[in-house]
Amino acid sequence: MSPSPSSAGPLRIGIVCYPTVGGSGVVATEIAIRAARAGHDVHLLSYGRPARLQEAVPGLRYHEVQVSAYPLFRYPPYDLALATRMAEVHEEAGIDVWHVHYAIPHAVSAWLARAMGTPDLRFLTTLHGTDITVVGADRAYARPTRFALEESTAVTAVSRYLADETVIAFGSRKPIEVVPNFVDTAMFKPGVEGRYWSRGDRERRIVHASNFRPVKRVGDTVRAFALIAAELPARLYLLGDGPDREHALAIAADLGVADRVDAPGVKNQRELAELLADADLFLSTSETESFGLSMLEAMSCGVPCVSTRVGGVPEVFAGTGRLVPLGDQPAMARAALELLDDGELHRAASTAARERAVSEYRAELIFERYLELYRRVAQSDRDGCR
Ligand code: GMT
Repeated sequence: MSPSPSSAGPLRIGIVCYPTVGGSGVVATEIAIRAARAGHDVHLLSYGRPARLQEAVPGLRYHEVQVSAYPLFRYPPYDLALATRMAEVHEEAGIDVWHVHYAIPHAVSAWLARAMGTPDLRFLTTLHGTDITVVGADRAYARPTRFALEESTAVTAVSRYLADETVIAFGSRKPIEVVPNFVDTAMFKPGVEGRYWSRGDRERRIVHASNFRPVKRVGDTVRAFALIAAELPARLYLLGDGPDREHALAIAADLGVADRVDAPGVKNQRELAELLADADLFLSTSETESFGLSMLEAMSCGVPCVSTRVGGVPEVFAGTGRLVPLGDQPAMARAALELLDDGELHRAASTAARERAVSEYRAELIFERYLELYRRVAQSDRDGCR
């Protein structure tokens, strides 16, 4: 068993996440990098190198979880391979606290790692969104998800909305602390070119950034854009990649706006920040969004957002962005046109968005909250924070 960590000394932290461009992997990797830079010993586990972990960071070790593919397995059991690796890293490194991002299957694997012979393993589960609202609600996964939440040493959710949904969906009595997502406000900052009302070209730059999963309804984004582009000179930048990207481009072609839609690949966070920095508007048409990390990144760049009124988006905006009903593209276009046709209104919305990102969601602030929680978890009873 590892010695109890002091209240101020370095911690040995294990982090588990999905490696893809999705927000939960971004948040997990950013925490890992910041913790390593602050002098903690960090071990990051995933099945692939996370998109945001591009360079070596002293103090941060990446462990790739290998899954053996036997012909018998139609579905290789990643959750077992992950549990095994967690138990190994726990023993080798003497981890004080595990932080698993996205409940399925990570929280179940953490419980299994503990049950397989490392009884001092303490883990914090962070709920991100569809692990509760979509996948977790699936009958096939609901029971193990509820079980793993109860077995977690502590649970956090990225918004009040998601914490409340978890109680409704699982009837869980486990306390759920809200620790919101965060943004690097020094990287995601307003650009030098200025907005449409001060630039020479006057063409409105509209962005959408996501993992292009069906839940994002990117087709609706393109349809709303076509209505906007019928009124004002405008260009849509589709940032990111995923299953519905080609579908969105096909809709743009059908609507006759293909020449006004760009879909540049985004290699890394810095490139994304540069593309957002001088944008005029962010559109989000998601059918559910527990938080909306890419909107927070846009807000941090001073980009006003128009989103469907879903999930945790209203609490993140707190009046700084515009909300429209799900699936109502004319309403989205009207809200966008108001901001894109009135420089004074746009300037005020841009300032409010940036101010909210800096005052409530700057990375330094939220990272400290996680660290404080890590110390509480590390010093707590295995089954729950005191
Ligand atoms: O839950 C998902 O759809 C995937 C997940 C992810 O890995 O990006 O997205 C969720 O977590 C993000 C980070 O906390 C949030 O910003 C997203 O709003 C949330 N997505 C949904 O709720 C659809």
